[in-house]
Order: sequence, then C-alpha cells, then structure tokens
Amino acid sequence: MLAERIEKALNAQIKTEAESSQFYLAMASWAETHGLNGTAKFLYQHSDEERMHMLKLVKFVNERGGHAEVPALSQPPKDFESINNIFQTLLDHETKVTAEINKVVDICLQEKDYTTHNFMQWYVSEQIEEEALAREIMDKLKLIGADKGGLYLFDRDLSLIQPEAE
Ligand code: OFO
Repeated sequence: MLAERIEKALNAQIKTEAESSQFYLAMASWAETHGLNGTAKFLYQHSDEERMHMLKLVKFVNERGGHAEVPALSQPPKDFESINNIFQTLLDHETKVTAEINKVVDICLQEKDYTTHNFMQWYVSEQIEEEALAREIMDKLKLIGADKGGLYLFDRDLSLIQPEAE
C-alpha cells in the first residue's frame, strides 16, 4: 500500500509527465507548420515518450493499491520564437522535471518506501539522457547559427533519431 504522501507525489508527477507530453506536442505542431518536418517528427516522438512516462506512473500507482488521478492540464504555448527557442525551452523544462523527480525520490527515502524509490530510478536515468540530448541539440544549434544550409541538415538529422525503446 502506498503512503498518502507518496501517492500524492506520484500523482503530481503524473501531471508533470502529461504536461510535458502536451508541451512537446505544441512544439511539434509549431515546427510542422514552419517547414521543420524533421524537428516535428522528433518532437511528436518525444511527446509520445512523455505519455509513456505518464502511463508507467499511472500503472504503478494503481498496482500498489493507490489511485492514479487523470489531471486537468494547463494550456501549452501556441507560438515559439524560433527553433532555438524551442530547444532552449525544452532543456529548461527538462531541468525542472529533473528537480521534481529528485523531490519524489527524496520523499521515498523520507517515507522509507524502497519499492517506489527503486521504481523512480528509471526516471532518474531517463532525465540524465533527456537533459544530455537537449544540451547536445542546443550545442549544434549554436554551431549552426544563422546558416540556413546547416539548419536544413540539422532538421533532416533530427528526423533520423529513432524513438526510444522502453
Ligand atoms: Fe518524462 O522525461 Fe521529459 O519530462
């Protein structure tokens, strides 16, 4: 059985993952309508992955005798200034998510819930990968600068990134 505090923290994390999915979906839609089809493909995939992160939590909470709540979500932005703005926003967002995951892990330790602590380690590793990927993308964008040919190749390369296997 989950302690009330853990259940609450996991439900908050369900909302965070669902909002991440919506956020990346909004970015994907913006990219698709700005001729950046490779970027859009990457972001649609990323949005799906966030939904999978949410579902994994929903199932865990219910399996452990809690009740996963399906939350109302805030409206993601409709417009983005540029592709750089998208990936900087994504990196900032993931940094915030990492801090939230760390808080959940901390609560698990305080409550001595080692099962949930163990489950949360998957998210800890996932955040390391997501932040590293977002930083790598930002570094590439900085190198490209205003070079349109570079941006064309960047967009094509992003379309080649395969979705993550669970
Ligand atoms: Fe769920 O990893 Fe990003 O937010």
